[in-house]
Amino acid sequence: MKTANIILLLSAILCFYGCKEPKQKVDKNLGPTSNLAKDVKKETLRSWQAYRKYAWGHDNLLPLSKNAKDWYEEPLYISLIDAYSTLKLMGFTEECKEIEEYVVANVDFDKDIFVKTFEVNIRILGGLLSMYELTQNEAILERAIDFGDRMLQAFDSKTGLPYYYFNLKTGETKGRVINLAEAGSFVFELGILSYYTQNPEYYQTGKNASKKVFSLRSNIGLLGRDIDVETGEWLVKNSMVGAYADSFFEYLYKGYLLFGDPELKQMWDQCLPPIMEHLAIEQNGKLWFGKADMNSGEFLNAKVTLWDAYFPALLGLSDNLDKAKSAWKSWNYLWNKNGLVPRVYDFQNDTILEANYHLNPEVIESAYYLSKLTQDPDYTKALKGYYQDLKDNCRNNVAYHSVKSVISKEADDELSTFFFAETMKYFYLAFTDDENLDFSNFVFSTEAHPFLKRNFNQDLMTERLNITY
Ligand code: DMJ
Repeated sequence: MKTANIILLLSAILCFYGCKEPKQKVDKNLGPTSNLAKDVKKETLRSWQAYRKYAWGHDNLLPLSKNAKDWYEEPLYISLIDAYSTLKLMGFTEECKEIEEYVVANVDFDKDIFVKTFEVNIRILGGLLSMYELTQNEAILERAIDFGDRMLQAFDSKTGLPYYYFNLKTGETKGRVINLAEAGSFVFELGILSYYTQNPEYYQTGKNASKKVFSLRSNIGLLGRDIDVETGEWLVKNSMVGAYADSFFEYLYKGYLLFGDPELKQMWDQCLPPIMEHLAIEQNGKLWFGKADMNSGEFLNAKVTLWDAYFPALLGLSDNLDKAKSAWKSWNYLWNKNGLVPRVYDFQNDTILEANYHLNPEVIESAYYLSKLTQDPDYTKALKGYYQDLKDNCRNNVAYHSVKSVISKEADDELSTFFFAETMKYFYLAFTDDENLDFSNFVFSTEAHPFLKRNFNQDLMTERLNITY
């Protein structure tokens, strides 16, 4: 073997065993962001047309088998409702008109099915509310009110916390164990519903649930994971900021931003210091948030999930920019290791524990927030890379698909509704130069439904939401 070959072979072996950091990403020279915005639009439309062709009226498109899937025994039109605000921001007028007409003519929630309270709130109620804001069509608001009234029955528990399921037709409830996110992520959608209807009951119901769960934090200020809605007892006492907990924290701050409710801000202000003290771990210049026992603060494990990647966005939004930047570095590292982000990862052992990826938006979302908050072009550069990775690994001739493993990139026949609602929206918003879509104008729901700050008059909050100052 020639010396040069031996050196090459040796360095390959050394790199295989010794390289901790992934190789520096090659700048794929994707061109100016305005071209990328056009490309995101084109790809979104292509995927939407596939949904129309193979899954119209159903909850999900199956992008490999060219089929449709519903969450329950009957369709709830979830992709249609969830996708609307993205298609509208991208300027797809005809497609939006078609959805609006379909919702008015066909959507009927009087169905004898048990639905997941948390999921239908963020996707259906949130989607309908943003559709109303973008159309001012009163028939859409009627649908949202009808849905909100049905959903309120889920909160009919001894603690005021919502049951996991409620029946859309009968109002029956079931599932007394819920997690922190499922307990306290309602102030945003229910607050908007109160604002539009001038009926504070919706907001107060959601806020009571958030306050209730907040009141159950431990002596060191941490919250647990799973709770019994009938007794208010914590059943799983692991504390975390990501999956199982995420939008509880997110909505304390975003609810405050949209409605100016000082109580929400006070709760957020009290939640953050114990999180920083007990869950935050700095490692090789990267900030991670692990899991700790809510009572002792004892560190439990370093497992994080791809949902946790929303946290840099929330830290940035809430004026904790330095922490946000360090936390984002962790997720950027993890994405670039394989060119997509795995579902579960152990940051202490640098090991992937569950490798699947379902087109989730959180890493993209945080890069988008930080690019807007800092104006630092490195975030846009990272977003260009993520977009190219998504196209390289998840695109097929129908639309986009999940992968069973970020390592093997084996395709999975699934396209979640948040691909339309969030993933493509954040890419578009990151790349477009449309001034109407300026980041500072909006507060986004946890499902990325956009609400214009100027549409919510702070002087009306006391009357409409019963907020006291
Ligand atoms: C979305 O449905 C919402 O952002 C939710 O709060 C948690 N994450 C999923 C997408 O990953």
